[in-house]
Amino acid sequence: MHTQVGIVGAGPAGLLLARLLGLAGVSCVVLEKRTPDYLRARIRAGLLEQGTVDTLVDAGVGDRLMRERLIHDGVELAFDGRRHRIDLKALSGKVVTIYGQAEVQADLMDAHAAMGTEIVYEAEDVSLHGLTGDKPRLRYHKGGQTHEITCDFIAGCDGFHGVSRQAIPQDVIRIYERVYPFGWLGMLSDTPPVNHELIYTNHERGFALCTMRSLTRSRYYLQVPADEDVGDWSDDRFWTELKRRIPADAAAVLKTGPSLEMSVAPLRSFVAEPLRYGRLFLAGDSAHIVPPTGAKGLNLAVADVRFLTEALTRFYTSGRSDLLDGYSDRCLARVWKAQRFSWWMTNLTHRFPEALPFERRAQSAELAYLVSSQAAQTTLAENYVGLALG
Ligand code: RFL
Ligand code: PHB
Repeated sequence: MHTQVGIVGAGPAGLLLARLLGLAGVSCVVLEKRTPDYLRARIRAGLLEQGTVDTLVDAGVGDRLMRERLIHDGVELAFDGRRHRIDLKALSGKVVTIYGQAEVQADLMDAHAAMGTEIVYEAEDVSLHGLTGDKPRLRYHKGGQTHEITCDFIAGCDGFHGVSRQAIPQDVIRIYERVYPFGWLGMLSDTPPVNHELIYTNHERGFALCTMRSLTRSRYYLQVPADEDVGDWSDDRFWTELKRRIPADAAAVLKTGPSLEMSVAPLRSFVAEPLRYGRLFLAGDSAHIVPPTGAKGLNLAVADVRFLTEALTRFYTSGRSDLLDGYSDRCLARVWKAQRFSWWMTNLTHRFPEALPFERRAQSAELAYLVSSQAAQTTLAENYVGLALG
């Protein structure tokens, strides 16, 4: 079997790439190791930059998004029991969108079902071969049989734990990594959000984030030790801890209810360079991970896919490979700015167990500076709403 672009992974990166390529008349096959139900049930991200919204609209999967999304003009930062609003719209001229990754995933899956894209779910033992030749191959097992697909190109969209990045020899890939000594315990509940905008709280007991999926569904996160066992957290314990961390006026109006989901996610900054090896191109979490504090992960994945689509369609329409050759550098320029911002936001808002008293005082001073300086808030706003695509 032959296809033009073989895509590994049917998360947001893989499915968006397949959608954009499909619309451009480029054939592709997507290999995914999980089931459709598993993919639809994954919660994860919630905040989309305008560039991400525009790309989803361009991909023809924006109808429900435009109907159901919430638009936020600002975001709050809380510390020492006080709340400070950062007016994103006034400072940057842009707004952010609340719309769950699970919904993006569902919209993409529905669009593919309608256009008949070949997506192989429960593809086992996917492996990549011949990457430096001109006919790379994907091999996998399904139903007790081995299958092989010959491709012009392979897109590695299989996330941080995927096989694509591993297929690149260690001596040609450079890894930059920082692992944080904590994780986020997330909980989803059908309760109205505590505030109409997000609240990022720096508290002595640890960071807390109040976010949402809709006007009736809240999402809350607590900083916990990286090895925290979610089994130790009852709903009661979660709500009690959240109330202790967020400012008293927010805690006083917090609506509690049963959790729909609770899970712990580790925090990590990670970049693998370059994003290309022969005819393999990495996109999204397979190449880079950010801590969720800046809400950049999904947005970066979408930007990679946009660049890769442009590069591949240019190749197929005019035979030119200049954009393919520039793909990695173009992505990395954006990725590193988002890395810097996510790392900075994490340092600003979390309590680091090993922090020196000096570092804690410097963090307090940075928070105080931020809420007193329009220049500093403009810097935050410009990055938070998303930098220009470049
Ligand atoms: P994904 O979503 O991990 O999808 C990869 C897909 O590849 C499949 N796969 C394989 N398939 C075949 N063979 C193999 N060997 C395979 N190995 C893996 C997987 O099953 C999966 O379906 O990567 P992708 O597409 O690059 O998308 C990245 C985003 O999912 C991720 O960056 C975001 O969720 C990060 N993130 C956030 N990003 C934002 O932009 N805004 C946010 O508000 C935001 N909040 C978050 C987040 C991530 C979080 N967690 C759980 C880490 C909040 C949290 C708590
Ligand atoms: C979310 O809504 O899940 C979310 C929002 C902002 C973040 C991280 C996660 O920084």
